[in-house]
Amino acid sequence: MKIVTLVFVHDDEKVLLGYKKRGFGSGRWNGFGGKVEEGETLEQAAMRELQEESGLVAKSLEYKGEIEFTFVDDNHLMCHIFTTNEVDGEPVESEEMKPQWFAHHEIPYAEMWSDDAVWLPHVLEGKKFKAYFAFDTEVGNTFTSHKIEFIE
Ligand code: 6OG
Repeated sequence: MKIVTLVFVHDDEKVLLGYKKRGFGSGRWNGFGGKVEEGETLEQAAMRELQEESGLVAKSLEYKGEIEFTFVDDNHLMCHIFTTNEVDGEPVESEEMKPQWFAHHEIPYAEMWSDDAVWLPHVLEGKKFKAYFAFDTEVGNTFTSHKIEFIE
């Protein structure tokens, strides 16, 4: 199982998303993140990926929850979600991601992984959660089953 991170920089009005230009999930908007390397904590990996993909340095991170993704080819991802509203720098485009701010009511869910619409609105309101989503990407872009539990 691959361990990955996903970071959303946001305040009460807007959220920073990145358009993924290459690799897994390309052609979609998402938070910033990627694989946790050996010897890194989840927070270190989340900060490194945020900086590599958006140019921003997080001064703090809040843990929001975890999602287990399964795919029909037996691929497994454990994804740890963080948010922050304290960053240094300005977003810059990288080889992998094109960053853009969106108002909360203009988040392009139709151009994101379909699970995001289920949990991201709650995370932006401060909730913590645990979830499971199964994808059959051969069949389409929509998850085939899921479970979600909000904490607190
Ligand atoms: P790299 O392979 O580029 O990391 N990711 C997903 N994010 C959402 N919202 N939904 C999914 O549904 C996802 N599958 C993967 C985790 C991949 C990045 O993409 C995220 C990582 O941040 C299936 O290193």
